[in-house]
Amino acid sequence: MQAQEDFLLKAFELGIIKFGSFTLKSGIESPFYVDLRPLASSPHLLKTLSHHLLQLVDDKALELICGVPYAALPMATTMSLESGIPLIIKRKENKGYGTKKMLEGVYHAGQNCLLVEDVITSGKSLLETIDEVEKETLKVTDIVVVLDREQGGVELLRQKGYRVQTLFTINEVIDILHKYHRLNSDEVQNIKEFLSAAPEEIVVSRKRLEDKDIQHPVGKNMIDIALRKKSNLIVSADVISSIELLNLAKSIGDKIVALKLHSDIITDFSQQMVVELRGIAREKDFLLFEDRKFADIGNTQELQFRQGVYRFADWVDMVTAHPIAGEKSFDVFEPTGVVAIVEMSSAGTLTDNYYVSQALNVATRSDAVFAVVAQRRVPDDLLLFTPGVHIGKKGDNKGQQYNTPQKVFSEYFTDFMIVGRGIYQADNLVETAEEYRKQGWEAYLESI
Ligand code: S5P
Repeated sequence: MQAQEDFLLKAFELGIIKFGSFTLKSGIESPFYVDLRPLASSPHLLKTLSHHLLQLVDDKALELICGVPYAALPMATTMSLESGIPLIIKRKENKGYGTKKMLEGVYHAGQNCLLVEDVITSGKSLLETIDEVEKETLKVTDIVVVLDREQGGVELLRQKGYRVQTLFTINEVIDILHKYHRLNSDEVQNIKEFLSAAPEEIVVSRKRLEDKDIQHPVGKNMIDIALRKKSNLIVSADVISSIELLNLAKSIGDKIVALKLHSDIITDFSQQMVVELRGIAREKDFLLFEDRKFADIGNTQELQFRQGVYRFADWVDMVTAHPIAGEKSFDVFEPTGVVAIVEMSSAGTLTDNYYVSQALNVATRSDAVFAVVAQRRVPDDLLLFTPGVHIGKKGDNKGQQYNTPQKVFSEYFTDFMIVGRGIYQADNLVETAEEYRKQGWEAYLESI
């Protein structure tokens, strides 16, 4: 046990576990965040870890080793070098050309493959991996895992007949860090309370729009409009002339909660157009939403927001801004509502889990922010807007990725969906906007 404790303390120094407030992929707020990838930066620790993992299994029966990408890849490689058991590599995604194989390396049907995983939570992603490996006609009987987050994953896999060995449970990790004064008693209590909550308590159900704790007047207004119109549709009016914009606003205005604009793409933008647009917005009961995606220091953003050609401060209800410059940078927009971009919809975006957590922390701390743009569940005290929604398409050829209204409302618990080309490029604007409104509202009602 001493050897395991020594290993853990050294790994902790590398930063494999962080304490604070983190939003997991599932939308759950967690008081800690585990990332074992930095272990690969210490050859010595990686060797020690691999040695401990090999001791957990009877390696005589095993013919292959496979690490689940990415954190477990270097671990599996090191275990292969130490034990002499050949390594195979599992792809994260099918490369889409060539052999279309999910596994790389030399193997034969029926061989027994040991799976190596860094962290197990619910066990769902490991089951998917097992499925993929078994589809390639290999046999999986044993799995070794570095850390068990104790959310039912180990039990699930054991029920299905797999032998699962774990090096640490999260409670053991917390106890060891406490014993060596890396965590104080309050922190330990907080984390243990989180861990002991039954999974059903952690899986918060979606709140109705009217039950959400939104303080910002613009957010409250949006919710009122949504309930009046039975709509959670924001249309993205990415058209390039004022005539197209005004026509779009007139024809679909009564189906939407807000019209999202990119003012800088309108060739003949003018304050006269703004006056007309505001008239339509008032008559048709929707808000004006400028998607400027500010991303600068507060002073520059203030100038961009209040001065120049657009003078957004005079006429928009809300704007998008990146949290990249920190929470103070949002203050300059008040009383206009701020929608923080914490995650993007496009392929290859830099907004990974760590970025999203940090961005959500910045957004939550600012009184100006009442909503965020993301592709996942977020804490209840923010409204969630999700773009990248299309009924008929999976994406464009410029990186955009689409989901259906059903998916964003049932899986992400989105409050408002943003639809651009799906609507403004349709032959029949009014019918199509009505179809999106209806599908969106029904998907929302079904999700509560
Ligand atoms: O991550 C994002 C954030 C935004 S605001 N992905 C997005 O697509 N958007 C915006 O939503 C984008 O700038 C565009 O105006 C709209 C999506 O348009 P569509 O035509 O792809 O539906």
